[in-house]
Amino acid sequence: MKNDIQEVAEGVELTDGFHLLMEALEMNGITNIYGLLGIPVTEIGRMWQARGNKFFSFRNEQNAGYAASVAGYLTKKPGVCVTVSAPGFLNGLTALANATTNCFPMILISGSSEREIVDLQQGDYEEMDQLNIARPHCKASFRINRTEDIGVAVVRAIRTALSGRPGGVYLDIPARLFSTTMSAEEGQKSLFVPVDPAPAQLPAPSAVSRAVDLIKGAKKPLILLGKGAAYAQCDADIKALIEETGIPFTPMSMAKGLVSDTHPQCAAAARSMVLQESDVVILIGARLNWLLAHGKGKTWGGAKKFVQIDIQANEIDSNVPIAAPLIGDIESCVNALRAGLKGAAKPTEWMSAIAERANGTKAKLATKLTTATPVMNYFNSLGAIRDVLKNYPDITLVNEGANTLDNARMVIDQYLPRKRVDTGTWGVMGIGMGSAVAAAVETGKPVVAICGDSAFGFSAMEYETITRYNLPVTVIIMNNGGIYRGDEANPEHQVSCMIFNPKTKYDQFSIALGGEGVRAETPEALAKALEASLKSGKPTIIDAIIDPAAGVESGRIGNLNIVSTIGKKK
Ligand code: OXT
Ligand code: ADP
Ligand code: MG
Repeated sequence: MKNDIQEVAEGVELTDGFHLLMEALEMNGITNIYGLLGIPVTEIGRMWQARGNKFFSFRNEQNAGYAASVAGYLTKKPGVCVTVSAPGFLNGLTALANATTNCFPMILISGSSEREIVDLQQGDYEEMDQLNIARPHCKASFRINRTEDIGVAVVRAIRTALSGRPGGVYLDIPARLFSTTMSAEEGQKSLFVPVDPAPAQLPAPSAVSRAVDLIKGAKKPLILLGKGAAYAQCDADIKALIEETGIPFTPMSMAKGLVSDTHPQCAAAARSMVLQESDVVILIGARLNWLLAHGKGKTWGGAKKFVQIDIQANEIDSNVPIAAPLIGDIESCVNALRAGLKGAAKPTEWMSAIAERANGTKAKLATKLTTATPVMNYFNSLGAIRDVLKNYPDITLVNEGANTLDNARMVIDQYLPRKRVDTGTWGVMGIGMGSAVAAAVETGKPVVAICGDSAFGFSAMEYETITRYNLPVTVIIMNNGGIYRGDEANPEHQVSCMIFNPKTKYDQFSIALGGEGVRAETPEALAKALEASLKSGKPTIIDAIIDPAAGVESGRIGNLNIVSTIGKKK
């Protein structure tokens, strides 16, 4: 173990792994850590706080990890999550994998047990080969074995998380390293800040001309904004591209608000029409994955050509041929397109046809939003929420569930960039409370989380984290008593696998955990409770009582649901 412990002359000032790790993170601008402590990382939390930084301590590492990943998405700096070994690490790994899938920069740091015992499988405390288990689930998995390598490891983790397509990085730290000492002066010298960790990547001029020619020749062009475009933080450039060219745009879920949903060129309310009828689609930071029906089939109608802006070269042609790939960072690519498209004719006829369709859809929806029902449904409840939130454009909206997710995405307008966090690429339930914590912490502004009752259950105990840190978070639980619906009949002598205890009172749950709680049975009561909660800034749960029969199986993705037709009672 000679290489673990540096020999230092007597009287020389010492530092150790704990201190070097903290100094490396601080030097690189990290101020908030999300995590859950215990052997061997407990000291990290205490020391981090004692140094004047913030440590947000969770009840389950998965939620801490989701918080870190959302912090990364919102700030364009890697979010950091710290966990204990084996089980804590595995809980955090779900979030690291989700971060990587969603292209959010995140660093998961876990303590691990001693190599010599793990490698011989001799049964150490929480023994697990974490380094290798993490590897397929993130961009890179590194272990630090020597204190003098902490600086370089942190920098490699940051550069890996941020550069190219952002994603997750795992840093494995064997327990003993934390207390291993070395000369403080040498240690200090080993720390540094990376130069330009997410460098601009300019698109090739020939690729720009190809894309410009294609767009100029289009009769019905469409810009499709993805969460990569929101992440890129070049909001003004994207808005300028849209306004200068007059091309209609439609946002993917988390790109809502990058350019306001109320912008006259927003085609979201004519989504199916523009996907089908457009002839050239300019994808900006959006993958042609399942959320876009892989770029083919009924959703996309007839022949279509794609321009795709992405930093990841092998994303191109992943599903359908891309006529004009633009490989580079979004800011550079968008500005190159702006220059090339200066003075090009605007597709005014196409835009007015879209506006006409969108206005029709909006009018139909408006009726649904104001139609009273004996028990609230998704539309009149969300309509009430929407009217309140119009006056709070800078809150972050966190949204999870199935019907709750799909209807809220449709009904609630977003006005500003990066103000919507949801279940993302995997459609994962459980991001709710972790995301709410991160959004409140990183933006310093109030958060409203609209969660299905099933979705909320995945991270419910973090509501105590929210009350403990006294964060301005309002959680609206769309309580329909089940997954998708709450009216499924129980099989004989059993409880249905899709429903919850109808006696559940989420408002009382909030009060039990030190927050405010309100039960809302009408749209008026819901609006009043939300307004009061936003004014008070106090953690609140609003238990919104929704008709158990109001939802549909799997929300708007029922087409993906697999059912057996064999042996079903007629
Ligand atoms: O143009 P058309 O006519 O098509 O109309 C579109 C727009 O034009 C229109 N629109 C508008 N109209 C008027 N005005 C305005 N402003 C406007 N804007 C738009 O609206 C429609 C729809 O527009 P949208 O949404 O843009 O388009 P569309 O076609 O729906 O988009 C397609 C998609 C695929 C992009 C979109 O649907 C999408 O993003 N979907 C994401 C779906 C998703 O990820 N769902 C979550 C997973 S479901 C399931 O797996 C669940 N589980 C299993 C599970 C999971 N997920 N995770 C884990 C860890 N374990 C298990 C579980 C357990 S969901 C779930 C819990 C569910 O129960 P809950 O109690 O939580 O929730 P409830 O269902 O509420 O009970
Ligand atoms: P959505 O789910 O909203 O459709 P995706 O997560 O599928 O969005 O796509 C995001 C895409 O954005 C990824 O392919 C990623 O490589 C890309 N991306 C992220 N940041 C940048 C950036 N700064 N420049 C270029 N591409 C980026
Ligand atoms: Mg439900």
